[in-house]
This record gives sequence, C-alpha cells and structure tokens, in this order.
Amino acid sequence: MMVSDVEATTTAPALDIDALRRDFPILQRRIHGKPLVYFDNAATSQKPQVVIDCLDNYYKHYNSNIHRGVHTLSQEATAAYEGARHKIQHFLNAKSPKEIVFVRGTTEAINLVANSYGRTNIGQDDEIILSEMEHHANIVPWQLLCEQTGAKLKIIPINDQGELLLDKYAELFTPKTKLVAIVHVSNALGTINPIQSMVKIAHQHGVPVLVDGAQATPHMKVDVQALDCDFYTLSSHKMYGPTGVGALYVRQSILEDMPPYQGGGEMIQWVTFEKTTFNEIPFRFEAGTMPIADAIAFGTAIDYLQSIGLDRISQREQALLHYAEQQAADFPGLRIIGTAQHKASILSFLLDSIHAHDVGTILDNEGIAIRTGHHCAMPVMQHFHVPATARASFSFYNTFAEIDQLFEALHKVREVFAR
Ligand code: C6P
Repeated sequence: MMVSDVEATTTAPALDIDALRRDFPILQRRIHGKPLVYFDNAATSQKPQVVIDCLDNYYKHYNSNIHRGVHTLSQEATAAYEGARHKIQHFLNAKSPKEIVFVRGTTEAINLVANSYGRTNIGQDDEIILSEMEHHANIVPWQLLCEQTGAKLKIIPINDQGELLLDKYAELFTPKTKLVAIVHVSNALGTINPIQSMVKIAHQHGVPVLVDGAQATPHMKVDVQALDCDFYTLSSHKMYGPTGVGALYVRQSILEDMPPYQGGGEMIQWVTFEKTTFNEIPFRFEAGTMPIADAIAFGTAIDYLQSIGLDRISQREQALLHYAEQQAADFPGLRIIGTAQHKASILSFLLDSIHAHDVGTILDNEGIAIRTGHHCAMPVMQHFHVPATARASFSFYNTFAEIDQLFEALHKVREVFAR
C-alpha cells in the first residue's frame, strides 16, 4: 500500500513534498550507494537552503560583534540578532522580547534556570517534581542542584503506554514543592504531555512550571501564554536551524528577579573592582560573544517553519506516524515502545531480541538513518526493562515511500539474524 505524498489531509492546500524536499540539499545524498532516508530528525533536523544561505550571507556581508559597535556592520548584525529574538517571541506568543534569552540550546537553558532561579528559590528539603520520561538534560541539572542545596526530586510515574499518571502527579505536591520541570514531547516515546492542565494544577499550589520543549517546537504550535508555563526551552537545531543556539522563555516577572548565571562582557552595566551592576533583561543572561550568525539563522528557520505552517506540519507528520504505526502493528517480532494516545512523529521499537545497534547498522547499509540507544532517557529504558530502542523520527519532508523502505529493510534485518 502506498499513500500519495501530495495528498490533502486537510482543507488547507496540500503540501508539495517534492518541492519542500528540494529545499534541503542533503536529502540528495547517497549513503552506501542508496538514496539517504533520514529518520533521525529528533536528534537533529536537516537544514534548508535558506538557513545555509543566511549563515553564508552573514559571514560574507555583515559579520560583526553586536551591541558594542557604532559602525555600520555592528549595527546591521545587532538589528538582525534582535530581529531573531522578536521572531522567537512571536513564534512562542510571548508577551515581550525581554522574555527571550538566547542560549546554546535546551541543555543550557535548563542549566541556566537551575543555577539562577534554582539556587535562589530552592533550598534544603524543598522538592522539585520531574517525570519518569525526562531527557537527562531535565534530570541532571536538578540533581546537581539537589546535591548543592539538599533539595529532593519527586518523580511522576508513567504507565506502560508511556503516559504520565496524572492522578499520581496531583498527589506529589506538598508545601515544600518549589518547581515542576516537565517535558512537552518525550524524545524516547513520542508522548505529548497535557502541559496546560499540568500547569493549572501546579499553579493551584503556587508552583512555577518549566517545560522542556526541545521535541515539541519542531512539530506543533506552542503558545506560552495559553500554556501559562513559567519557563519554556527550545533548540534551534531540531527546528531546521543551526546547532549551538536555542532559546529560553521566562515569564518577565520571574526573569526580572533572577540573578545572572554567567559573568563576563555584555551582561554588565558598570564594573569596578568593588562591585558590578548588571544589564537589564534579557542581556543580563547573555554573557560574552553569543553565536550571532546562528541566532540570526535560527530566526530564518522559524520564518521557514511558519511559511509552511505548523498546523500543516503537524497534520503531515501525524499521517506519516499513523502509516508507520499501522505497518509496525502487522510486522512480525516488532514491539513499539511508547503507545500513548497523543504522540508526535516518533516510533521507538524493538525487533525480536536483536540489539537496537545491530538494527541501526543494517539499516544504515540500506541508506536509512535512525537513532539507536537509550536516547539520553535512561529512566525510560529502565521502566520498559530494555537497554536501548531503535528510533525512527519523522519530519514533514519524509515520505510514505521512505516508510515502506524502512519496513522492507527491517525484513532484511530479520533475515540476517535468522541465518
Ligand atoms: N535530544 C535526541 O536524539 P540539546 O542537545 O540541548 O539541543 O537538547 C537536549 C534535549 C532536551 N530535551 C529533549 C526532550 C531532547 O530530546 C533533547 C535532545 C536528542 O533525542 C539528542 S540526545
């Protein structure tokens, strides 16, 4: 069964997938003599030509340091960098650009919050609520904070579909709870968590909520005002932008009171050997020379995503996921890890008792790139009593024919191991 790639899954005009694929030069590559099938989008997405051109144009025409030059190049670079901040603000529907801090990515964003907000507001015997499906980036910074302060972690359990047990979540709150830090979309399972209702419960207890949005923002519309969350993190490289840059949204009233995380140039107002006063938000959190070109190209990636439309991207990716899950359901020896009712386009699976790395290696020989391993989410693997999974993660630019190729190649994997 083959589904057309120029189908109307919605009343909006259908996406022209062939044309979109031409935006991504790397999709023309061959791997081991076969056309590349790129199913490792959750690790990092590929980059469209407009993003590559944006970087090229910056270095060719206005490379300069920002916020510190009176000369033309510096003013152009500053305008483009601050323009990118505005694009992220509008993308997330934040109230003000002051609420957007440029960081290296989600990992740095969470470390910033743990070290700045955490060290100021979380102390001995206080409690931080996380979930069993967190990426290590949303576990380890909190563990380090707990070691430094004597605070404790409390964990929301998951069921065998890979969904949070929300009744257990509600029971975890005590007067000592100081923060909830929760993933929007699980990178290991694909589960989409009900952030809005989770934030509501936390706020009823007066507890702020950080949302790890690394895997959500490439796939769905995110509105931080509608979610009512207090912190939201995103990584450019998963959103068709460059590596090395991302953003942290913080509600303005909270950010105003947060102390600096790193000291250095740019983040200061006045420095003497006796005392330093700090710059206003968000600049107080952007010490040193930032990844200027990458931040600007992150803005271009956001323009690109919005030109396609997040609704159409969601619909397309849901159709791909549904198609893959149907094939997986009928596939001998295949077990899907993560069968939540609401999922993003991630298919984690095991095949017979074949190690995921062997599956990944044989698929690579067929030109198919997937990720294998624990996906930096070891507690999820522990829940399912597996060391690793194979993970295919789909982007709008993937095709139904590529999914057919995946399952044909999985038959080959079984044949190799049947010998
Ligand atoms: N997940 C994956 O293959 P950085 O590396 O800072 O941009 O993002 C870290 C991160 C945080 N949270 C979630 C839910 C993530 O998925 C990731 C990155 C990649 O799944 C690399 S481990």
